[in-house]
Amino acid sequence: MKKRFLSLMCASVMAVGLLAGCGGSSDSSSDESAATEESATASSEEEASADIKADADTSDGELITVGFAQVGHESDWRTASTKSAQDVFSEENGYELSFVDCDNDSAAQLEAVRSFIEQDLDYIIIDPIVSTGWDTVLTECEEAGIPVIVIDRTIDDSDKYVAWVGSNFKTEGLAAGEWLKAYAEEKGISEINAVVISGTTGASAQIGRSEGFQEIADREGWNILDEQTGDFTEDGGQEVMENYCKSYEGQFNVVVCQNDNEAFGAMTAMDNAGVSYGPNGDVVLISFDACTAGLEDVAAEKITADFECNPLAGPFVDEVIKTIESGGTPETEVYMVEHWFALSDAIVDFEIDGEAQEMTEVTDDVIEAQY
Ligand code: GZL
Repeated sequence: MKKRFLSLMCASVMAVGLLAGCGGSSDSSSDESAATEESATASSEEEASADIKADADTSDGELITVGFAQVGHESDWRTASTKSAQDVFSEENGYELSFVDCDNDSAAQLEAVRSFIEQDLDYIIIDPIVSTGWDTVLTECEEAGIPVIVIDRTIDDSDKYVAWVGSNFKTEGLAAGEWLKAYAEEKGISEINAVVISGTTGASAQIGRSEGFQEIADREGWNILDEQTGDFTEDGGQEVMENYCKSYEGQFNVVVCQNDNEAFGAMTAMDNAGVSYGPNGDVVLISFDACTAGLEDVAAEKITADFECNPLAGPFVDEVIKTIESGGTPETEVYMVEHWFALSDAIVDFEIDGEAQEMTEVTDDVIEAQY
């Protein structure tokens, strides 16, 4: 397997960021706001895909071999993330993809990365199940001369990767908290008693969303009755919500689910317990991801607000690889475009760190265009 020549920059990630933002998204890191903005929408995925076809022939005609160690298959979001990568890293586009579904098992994920090293692949893509425990295997990748690209979740105990493409999870948590404050004021909800169903413990998505929402809760003096992990799954969301309906019967008026699949399970549990939720119910239901089915539940007046996390990283990872292949230095941080969704009655004005946020009304067209 031909080893691709790699520029010196492969050793570590620099602090240059490319803010791929528009609409409701805003990344709170000020240095990124100075970076060139690039809209990263579904339409530019098509454009990027078209570009990929135009450049399908690599310099020597060989396929670029890519290993992808994916978190698992736990959610609608994950399905879309996997599809985005498989659509881009196809033979037609000049790639040979080795894909491993690590089934939410960190040991299996490390094993998958080591198998990619043994296969002497050209590039390794990782969506890290949890944010720690990575430096040893990333050192092995570096010693093997194989550049690593991290997508979606972050790695917090090593910088031995060439780029990261993903979301600012704390911003998503802050958006949910600031929206709830503005919505509660508009609707005359004087007291917030919330229960939280968090994502996979130790995943940067869970850490960031919890941190952001808790920061607003602390500032506003809200009562967070409990936070337990639903592991980003529908079964997990249902099980935790069943416990909450028993332990906190009649005490909570807000449920925060850290992804749509947990919200689907929580709704089943609340239905079974006779708890009403949604814009016309007793409980405000907040969710994250904004997958198609999640937006359908917003339209059905079940989820009151849904905070998007964009899974379509494939074309942006391809840009990183094509830049390296052509001897260039890729952007080392790419933030995805994200929007905050609700029905018109729940669209309120709010800011994150003084920056006004735009909300997107859920319509049939918006649902049709979602991932
Ligand atoms: C977030 C991603 C999370 C989604 C969940 O970037 O890692 O994992 O929010 C998924 O749906 O399971």
